Amino acid sequence: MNSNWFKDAVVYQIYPRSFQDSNHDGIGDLGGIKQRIPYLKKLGVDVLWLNPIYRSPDVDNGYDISDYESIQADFGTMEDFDQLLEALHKNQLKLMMDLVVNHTSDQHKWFQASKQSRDNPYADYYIWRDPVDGHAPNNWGASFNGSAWTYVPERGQYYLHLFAPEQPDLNWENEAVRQDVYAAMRFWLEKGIDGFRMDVINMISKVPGLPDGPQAAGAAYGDSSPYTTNGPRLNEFLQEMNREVLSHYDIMTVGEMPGATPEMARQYSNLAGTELNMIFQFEHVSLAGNPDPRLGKWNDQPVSLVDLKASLSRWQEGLDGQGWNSLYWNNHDQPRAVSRFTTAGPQERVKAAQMLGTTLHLLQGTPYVYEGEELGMTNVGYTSLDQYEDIESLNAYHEYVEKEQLVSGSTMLRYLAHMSRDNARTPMPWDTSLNAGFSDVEPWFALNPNYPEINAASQTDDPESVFSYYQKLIALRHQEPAIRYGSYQLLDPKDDQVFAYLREYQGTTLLVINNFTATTVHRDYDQVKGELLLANYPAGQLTEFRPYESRVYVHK
Ligand code: TEU
Ligand code: CA
Repeated sequence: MNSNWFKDAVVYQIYPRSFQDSNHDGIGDLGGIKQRIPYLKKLGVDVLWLNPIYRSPDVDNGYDISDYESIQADFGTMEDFDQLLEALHKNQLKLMMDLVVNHTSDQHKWFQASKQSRDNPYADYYIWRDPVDGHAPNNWGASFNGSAWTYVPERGQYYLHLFAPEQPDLNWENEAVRQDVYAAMRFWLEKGIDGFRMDVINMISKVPGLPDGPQAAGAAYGDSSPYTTNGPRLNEFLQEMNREVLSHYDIMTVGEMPGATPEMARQYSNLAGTELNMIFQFEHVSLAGNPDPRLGKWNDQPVSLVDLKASLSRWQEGLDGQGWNSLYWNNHDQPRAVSRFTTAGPQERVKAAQMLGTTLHLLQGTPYVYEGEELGMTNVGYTSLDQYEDIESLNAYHEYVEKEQLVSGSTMLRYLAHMSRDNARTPMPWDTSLNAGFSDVEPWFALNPNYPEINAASQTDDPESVFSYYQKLIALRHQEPAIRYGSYQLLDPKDDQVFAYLREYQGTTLLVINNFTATTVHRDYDQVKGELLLANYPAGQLTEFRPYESRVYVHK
């Protein structure tokens, strides 16, 4: 049974290792999350999504799981987990776990057995292929650089890993794999969790034959994505997972789906509930790529507002009445939104963060707030390679600067500073005490040095703060059905300064106006009637919009 509570919820994403340390080891943990429940209740969110907390060698910070039915020791014990879940439920908070089943860690017992021989019970749990002319079976590159194939002498074969070599892809064509995954899901659902975020779940069906992918001139490897995303059996697998597991629980599901289109998402998030509730799509966070296709996401370009408006509108219109959107600017894989979608300096940062929050939270879909986004956190401003810890950042530098020599070190450092996932993984700034109150010992990863200016303690009681504004956005969503269920209409698609749109629901009209620039602009919205519902400035001139000004008018 699946009710539609996911349509009324606001989700808060916690990166556990960076949220709150409670046992003096510099690493965030489950006890720390429990300590911060009052903060989360004050913000007003409904659901917590925790990045993976299962046992892992941490090659990819937990996205390489070695035991699905365990808790990573750094985060605590299973008892700590049970106590956290109980405390959350007692406080009317729901818990969504991160399900990573496109791949496991190479330390998982399944892979340790699978690699031994071609005839053990786990031999076909992964994707093994014979060498071709003594080389890898095809030209695919891995997301974290290098080949997507690694040779294992014991088997005389290569195995596929779309990410790190320590993240072998599971073979979903094998029914036994799917049944073991469903068993692991039931382990957590029987404990009472309230849903799953599913890591790169649209990669679990690969095109048979694993054909060579398109290879940019001069690129070391081909692109696997045409053959490894949105594959031929994906809907079948999702429907089987739904029939066998998901539909037996009152839960919320969101599938991370790089490369999915609105048309595909109408099926993935269909209202009949036969697959998932919603997906994370990547269109709006992939708008500014590098002119050199070999460098993919790495760039330091601003995002065009006209492109951003067109992209978000495609998804609002594409799913209205036929599916359901997730809404996000940030997560643990994306740089901080204020630094990525605006050019706001320290003086305009608060307004810019409030404007971005308005733009996103007044759309149709389930909003996700990533830890620190509600404080208006910014990128760090990294300047040297030794400041980075993320495998994706470090591998990209070594591959593109040193190995393939596609770009200079200084240019790549600029790209990393703008786009790296490390920007999102600095410890949560709670206050101005030692280590921002995150830990009383040296944190596992350096804090953003601007924590004296940007921290929770300085905002939770300040009515003008980003935190207080996010409180209002979240409260409004709970109060106003037009925000949750209303239709969407973009105004002035070509306007490259203001993102304005309408929402309509049962006679209520919302007019949402967001000035994306650091300048004052003049606009005359003749639709403006009814009262001001929300604004990030005191009342001003009706047709004058100050830097990063947002206004929401309601007409019933
Ligand atoms: O991310 C999938 C994914 O597509 C990312 O690699 C994304 O493309 C990239 O980070 C953009 O910068 C998921 C997890 O969210 C990510 O943290 C993991 O590293 C990855 O899968 C492998 O599990
Ligand atoms: Ca700790």
